[in-house]
Amino acid sequence: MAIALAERAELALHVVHDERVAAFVALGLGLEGVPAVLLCTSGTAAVNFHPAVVEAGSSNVPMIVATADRPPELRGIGSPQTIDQVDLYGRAVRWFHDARVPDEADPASWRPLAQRVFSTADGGPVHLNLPFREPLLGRAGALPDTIGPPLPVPRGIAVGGPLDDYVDRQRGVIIAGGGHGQPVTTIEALAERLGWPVLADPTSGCRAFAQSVTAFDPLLRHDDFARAHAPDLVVRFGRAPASKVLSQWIAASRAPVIQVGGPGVIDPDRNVVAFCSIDELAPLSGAAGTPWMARWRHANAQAETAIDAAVAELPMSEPGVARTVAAALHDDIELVVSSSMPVRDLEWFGGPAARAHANRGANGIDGVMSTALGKALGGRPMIVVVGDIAFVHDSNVLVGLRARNADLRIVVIDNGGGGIFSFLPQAATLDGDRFEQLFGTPHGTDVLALAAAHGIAAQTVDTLGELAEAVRAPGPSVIRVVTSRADNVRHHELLNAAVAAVQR
Ligand SMILES: Cc1ncc(C[n+]2csc(CCOP(=O)(O)OP(=O)(O)O)c2C)c(N)n1
Ligand SMILES: [Mg+2]
Repeated sequence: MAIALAERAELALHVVHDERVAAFVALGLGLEGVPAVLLCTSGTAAVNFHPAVVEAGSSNVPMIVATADRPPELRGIGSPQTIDQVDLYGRAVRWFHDARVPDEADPASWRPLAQRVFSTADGGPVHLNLPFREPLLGRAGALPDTIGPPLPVPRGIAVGGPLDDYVDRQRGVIIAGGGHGQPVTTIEALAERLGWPVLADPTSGCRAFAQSVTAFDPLLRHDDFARAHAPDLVVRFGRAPASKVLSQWIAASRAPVIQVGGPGVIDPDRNVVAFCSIDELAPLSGAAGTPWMARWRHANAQAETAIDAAVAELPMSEPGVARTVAAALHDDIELVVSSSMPVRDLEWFGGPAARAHANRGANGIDGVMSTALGKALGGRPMIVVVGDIAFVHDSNVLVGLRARNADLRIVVIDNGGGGIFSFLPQAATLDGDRFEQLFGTPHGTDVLALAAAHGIAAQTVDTLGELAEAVRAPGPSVIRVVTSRADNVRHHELLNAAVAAVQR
């Protein structure tokens, strides 16, 4: 299989040592909408694909997983490197198929199988298990004639109750998160027609509209603001943003939520009253002629100005990193952020320029740089912002990175452990040592030395100005920012207070 794939001139080939990294690279490649074929040997190699397969399954990212296997007669009898690969990824895949050992006498079955695999992989990962008999070396022969375009696979669309009860609501808000699958101009046009704000996270691509509200999290942390702006209807595109303050504000308002399009059912607070298509929103009348939108716009502008000023007062801060990196994005540069604080800081403090991919199907901190590498292999410069634990977790992405044709600029926020946990009640409740052992989990790895071991240029930047300059230079590079978890909590409080102070 490896030789056959390598000989196809129309396929780009990337060889990756660590299968877990490889699978996230395939995820990153698949984000553009065309599945990558992920090939590995039998055994635990296939198991290492699992985290990325789960993320692809949760995010509907196309992926074709092809695992080599032993033939049926060698399974279950202790043959070397042989494990049970049947249904290995459970329900994370759209389809599993245990192919027969290839048989030169039956080439007519190959194209239909490939067609079904390709068509099904359009909506998520497909697992094709490929048993081979010895000799395990072959020659790639000619393929059977093509049989036409892939078949369209019908997608389930859940349609809820009628929207008649909601057509006259005025205090509406649009929430835009990742994976909505709509042209952003459609969402912008809807917002304009209804006169409603778009509370958009960076993964939605909807931050730069005139009606976008980008500082929704710090704004909604201010009780007076939150109360005065409670919605009576919520229309959501894509996944819910990371902000818990936002989801709690919606839940507390008891406003019904209408989910437009996919990906799948997103209803963790059980307040979705209808799943519908954008066309079904046509009867909504909106807030034309009321001051609703103007109030939101004014509040957001004031908040963004206050964040700018407050960030500038601090020599270095994690929200400042998010804002600086967002400001460095121009047309060709893309951004990937890891779960934990990087995705949140970009959402809360990244401002209108923030746009990014984040693996939010399963919210893992694993494989973040590998996903970014997959995207970078498409040829565009890529910045990836990761926490230090996410960095050490996925550091095998650095293996062979220098030799790849990929402009990957890795920004590591090194706060010596899991900074997010300092915001949780555990931090105040547990004894300091116990908290560090179980939640802070400092690892002591020297980030720069780890990069150097792989021949990757690495530096620590001390100011946001230096960071801005460093992320503009082509990669591969590792750019380390040193922060402290305790300071980070203080910085967030300070920024939130600065936003509240201008909302009077
Ligand atoms: C694969 C995986 N393991 C564990 C977690 C739980 N988790 C969420 S945030 C976090 C800490 C991440 O630390 P770091 O990457 O340094 O980011 P920071 O919290 O400092 O921003 C962990 C372990 C997860 N989401 N995914
Ligand atoms: Mg950290």
